[in-house]
Amino acid sequence: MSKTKIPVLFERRGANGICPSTVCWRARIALAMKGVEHQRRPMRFVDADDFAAEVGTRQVPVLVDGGKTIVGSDRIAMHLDQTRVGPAVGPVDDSGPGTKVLESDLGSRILPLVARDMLPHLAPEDRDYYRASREERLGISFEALEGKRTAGELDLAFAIGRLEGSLGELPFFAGEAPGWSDVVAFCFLFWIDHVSPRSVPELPYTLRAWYEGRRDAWRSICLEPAE
Ligand SMILES: N[C@@H](CCC(=O)N[C@@H](CS)C(=O)NCC(=O)O)C(=O)O
Repeated sequence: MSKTKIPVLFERRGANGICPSTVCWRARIALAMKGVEHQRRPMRFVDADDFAAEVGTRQVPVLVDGGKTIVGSDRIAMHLDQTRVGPAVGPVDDSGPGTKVLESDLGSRILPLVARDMLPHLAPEDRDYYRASREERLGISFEALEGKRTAGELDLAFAIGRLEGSLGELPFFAGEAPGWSDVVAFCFLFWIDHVSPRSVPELPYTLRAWYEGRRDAWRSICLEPAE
């Protein structure tokens, strides 16, 4: 009898076995929403060459499922909608702001605030690579970023204020039930909450209620040790 292989999620390995990656958390939550049993393979940045040889990409998250290799959190969520029953988790039927808007409104503001504080959350061997690659991406040293923290926090607070408008009358960004926009927005806010709590702006009332509800539901999924 052939034995069905359980899906494997390749994700970022962090310090003490705790995944510190906002995009990998998205994949974990999508798998949990669908109730998909899976194995986790945590990878360090320094494992990228071996990982690329095995899987064909240097980025996580990647899901290997039923002979298919799915790269990227959005694609993983769409794949789960196509292959599994249960609540919709992917971007297709989601009426919320969506990944691109959330990445530019939240992600681009949160990365400069968390970048330096990420170092202790990473495997020690990854810290030099992370610093060099993120300083290059942001075009500024981590030390110089500190001087911009207060302005960055204020800018994020305004972006969060605008985001609250997208919740409208509905309980979730995706509508009556949590969906992909909720997953992406939550994972960004939880990233700064977990890594740089001093820089989390005061959340407006409706958004705070949404965030606390999602955190109760999803925090332990994000922080569960990989092995
Ligand atoms: N759009 C992709 C982004 C994936 C991504 O940025 N992955 C990071 C997670 S730490 C990564 O592996 N980066 C590799 C690198 O910086 O070398 C997704 O949503 O999955």
